[in-house]
Parts: sequence; C-alpha cells; structure tokens
Amino acid sequence: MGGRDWVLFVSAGITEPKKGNSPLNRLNLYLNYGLLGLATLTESRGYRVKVVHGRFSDPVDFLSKMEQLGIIPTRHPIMLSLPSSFCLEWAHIFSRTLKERFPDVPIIAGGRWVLDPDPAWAQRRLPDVDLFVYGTAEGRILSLLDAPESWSGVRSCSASLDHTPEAAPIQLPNLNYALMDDYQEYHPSLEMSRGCGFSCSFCVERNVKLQAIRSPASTIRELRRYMHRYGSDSIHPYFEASYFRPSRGWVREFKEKYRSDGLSVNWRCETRVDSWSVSDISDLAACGLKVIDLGFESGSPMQLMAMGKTRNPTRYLERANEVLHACRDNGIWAKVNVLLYAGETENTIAETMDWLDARRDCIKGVSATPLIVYRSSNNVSSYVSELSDAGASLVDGKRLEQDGYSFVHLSSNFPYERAAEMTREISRRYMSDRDYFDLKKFSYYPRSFSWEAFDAIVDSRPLNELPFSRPGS
Ligand code: B12
Repeated sequence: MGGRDWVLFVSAGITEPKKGNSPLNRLNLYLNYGLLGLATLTESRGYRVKVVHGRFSDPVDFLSKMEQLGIIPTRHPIMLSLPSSFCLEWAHIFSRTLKERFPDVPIIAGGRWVLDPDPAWAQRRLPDVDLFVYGTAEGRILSLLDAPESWSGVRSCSASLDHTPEAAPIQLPNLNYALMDDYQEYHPSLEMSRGCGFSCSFCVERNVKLQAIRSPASTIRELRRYMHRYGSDSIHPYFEASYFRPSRGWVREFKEKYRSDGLSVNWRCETRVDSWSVSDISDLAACGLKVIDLGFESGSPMQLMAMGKTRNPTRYLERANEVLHACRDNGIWAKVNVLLYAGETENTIAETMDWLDARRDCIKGVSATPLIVYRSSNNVSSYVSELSDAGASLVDGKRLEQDGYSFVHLSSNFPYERAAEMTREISRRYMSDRDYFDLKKFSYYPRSFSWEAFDAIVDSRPLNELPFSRPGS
C-alpha cells in the first residue's frame, strides 16, 4: 500500500482536565468506543485505519507526531470525534493547525453529545472543520469517505438539508482494538445497549428508546475475543450502556453461559439505584460483575425531587439501601455517584452525608460532582430558567456559548467554588487512596500502572487537592 491512504480517527483531547489540572487526572485513559466502532466498520471494508486518542496532549505536538508517523497528510478526510465539550478547545487548535499545514485534507467532526442539535453553533466554534455529522453514524461512515461533493446527499450533516436522524444500527458494532497502537494500556469497553427510554428533557438521547441489549451469547463471544486479543483473562471490560437494564431472563442465561464457558473475567457497569433486584445483583456477581457505578445522586429527598430522579424519594432511598447492602454481601465494589444540584444547601449535603455515613461499610468510593450545564442540552434556555427557579445561576453565561458548558452557583448561599470544595470533601470522607486507586486501576488508569507510581505522584500533591484520604500520612 502506498502513502496518503490512512483513514485517521482522532478522539479530541482535553486542554484542561475538568476537575483541575492534576497529574492524577492526566492518567485517565478514556476510551472513545463510539469512535472505535466507526473505525472498525471502516477497516472491515478494506480501508487502512488508525485510531488515536488526543488525551491530554498538546494538539500541535499531536499533529506533528501524526506527520512523523506518515499518517498525515492523507487523501481521506480526518475523522475527528468530540466526546465531551471539554474537548472543544483541543479540537479547535488541532483543526486550525491541520488546515494551516495541509489545507487540502478535509476534516469531518462528529460527537452527538457536543455538536447536536445546532449546526450553526458548531460551525462558529470550529470554523476549520469541513463537515459536521450529527447523531450516531454507523449507517453513514462509509459514505463520508466519498468525495466532498457527495456529502450533500448524506443525511443529518451540515452539508445536507435533510436532518432526519440515522436509524439505530441493527447490530451493535464489535470493536477491533488492534486499530489502536496503544490498546494494551486501555481497559476494553463492551457496548451493551443504546438509548435509554427515560426521555429526560435535557438529554440528547431523550427520543432514543432503550434498544435491545446485546445477547448473552454475543457478550460471551466478545469477552472471549477480548481475552484472545489481550492475551490475558485479567482484563476488566466496562459493559457500556446509557441505561444498563438486563432482564431476569438475560441474567439467568448469561450466568449459565459464563459458567459453562469457564470464564473468570471481572467487569464493571453503571446503573440507577432503583433498577435492579437484589437477586439480579447476586447472580451478576456470580458471573463476573465486580464494580458498579451507582447513579445515587443524593440522600436528600428534596434534592432527589428537584433533579427529577424520582417522585418517591422514600422508596428510592430504600432501594438504594438494598442495592448497597447487596453489593457488600456479594463482594461488589459500589462506587456511589453524588450530584450537587440546584438548590443545594449545607443542610441537604448533611442529609446526603448522614445517609452515606450509615452505609459506609457498603461503599468502596464516592465520586461527587457539582452540576454542570451543557449547551447541547435540549432547550437549554428553559433548562437554565428552571434552574434559576430553584435558586441557581450560571457562573458565566458567556462560557456556555463559547465552551459549550458552564459551572453553576447552586443557590445564593452556595456558590460554585463552595460546591467544588464540597465535592472533594465528600469524596475524601468515604474513599482512601487505596480505594481510589483500585477503582481507577480497574477501568481508567493504564493497565501497566502500579500502586508505587501512583503513591509517588500523590506524595507530591497537597492533601487538600486530593479527592481521597491518605490514612498513612
Ligand atoms: C459512556 C460514556 C463515557 C465513556 C466513554 C465515552 C465515549 N465517547 O465512548 C467514558 C468513561 C470514557 C466517558 C468519559 C467522559 N465523559 Co462521558 N458519557 C458516556 C455516556 C454515558 C454514553 C456515551 C455514548 O453514548 N456512547 C456510545 C457511543 C456509540 O456514542 P457516541 O460516543 O456518541 O458516538 C457516536 C456519535 O456521537 C458519532 N460520533 C462520535 N464521534 C464521531 C466522529 C465522526 C467523524 C463521526 C462522523 C461521528 C462521530 O458516532 C458515534 C457512533 O454512532 C454519555 C451520555 C450519558 N447518558 O450520560 C456520557 C457523556 C457523553 N459524558 C460526558 C462527560 C462530561 C464525560 C467526562 C468529562 C467525564 C464525566 N463523566 O464527567 C469524560 C470525558 C471524556 C473525554 N475524553 O472528553 C457528558 C458530555 C456532556 C458534554 N456535552 O460535554 C455526557 C453527556 C454525560 C453527562 N451528561 O454529563 N464517558
């Protein structure tokens, strides 16, 4: 094969890690499996494909490296993915520099959580991008490789008038990790389902119904394929889904197949506190489930109602209690996600902490985050006024337009800075350095990364910056 024939898939990096510019955040390897799926489809049609993550690199250095490797320039478009709004500045610098050096190389950008639903905004924010593709893209990725003149015939992109969303793929894409030179350092992901069905007014996926879950047989096949690819069964796949909700029948069948296949792979997933029964949890623990990210959000009934998480907070908290105990009893690490929401006060936070304190022995870790408003939320202005009715206000409304997100003052006596400080305090209360490391090492830190290396980095940081305690120091 000659030069200039690579199809390069770039997952835009982050110029500033969201939770501060800490070396601990820089270690995270966030796999863009949506992009890897598109690349896998492209490669299966005979193209020469490479997938590279920008991570926390300098976008200009990143580009130079691609040049040195001979991947750029190419006669195909560069496929640029924006997994979150925090990637916008990186994508901007990358695309501008690419056009300065290689004006003839087209750039196609996608990433529904950031770009949808406003083409004009995307064009203003990333003026060097030639084409924006909205929504999911499995059905269109190959047509995008055709000449730019034909893009107007591709639905739901900035070159066409027809913005009908793409239909859901018949099959969830299987991922070819070999397209990433550094895949061995990434923990693999396995996509289990798309869509959600909750229709939360602010979400990009609000109109996407929960789609069929990957079958137990396909899940086992993929786990086997991953073990083969990684040359090891000490892989920790993340079972990815916006709403992972296996039925009773699915759980039984998976358990049976996992056992009869003699698998021992441990995996992780995310779920709501009120969607699984205790028996599902013990069955899933018996077939490899080791870590659950629990979207708990709050122990304050008022806050749970305010964020629309439940209409029956008493029942919700009872179920959360059952789930946490089931995790503890079945050896599952529960990582509890807490959201500091509009209207939050010292009192509501105390309610949350009291609730968690009483269940401390069931909790491996807590990740607390303050509310962030994203421009891509559906009808963002009415969402912002809803928040203001609850006493909250944007820290800087202009940033929403420029950066695609804004931090929020949660109430008049609870400014953003206090919320950010509280999130670290809450996390620190329930998580030791070991807990934090265990959870990160399971899914996000490089697979080869050691406790000793972690410990050395942590030693060099001020204690009040850390989201975990240091029992030894
Ligand atoms: C799974 C997930 C992750 C995973 C995997 C991410 C991934 N992209 O694969 C991990 C753990 C790595 C992750 C990390 C983060 N995430 Co996240 N994540 C999600 C989640 C739950 C699902 C994403 C998803 O739908 N994946 C499935 C794939 C198939 O869809 P997709 O990625 O959108 O890809 C399709 C299209 O977008 C399009 N596409 C994508 N790229 C390209 C490129 C081209 C050229 C084309 C043509 C098409 C195209 O085609 C793809 C395939 O159809 C969402 C949403 C949610 N319900 O909460 C949040 C969400 C996307 N994450 C979010 C955030 C903020 C983050 C983090 C900053 C951490 C955090 N949670 O706070 C990091 C940052 C990652 C980064 N590098 O920027 C926000 C983004 C909001 C915003 N507008 O910025 C969301 C919406 C959650 C939220 N509301 O807070 N995340």
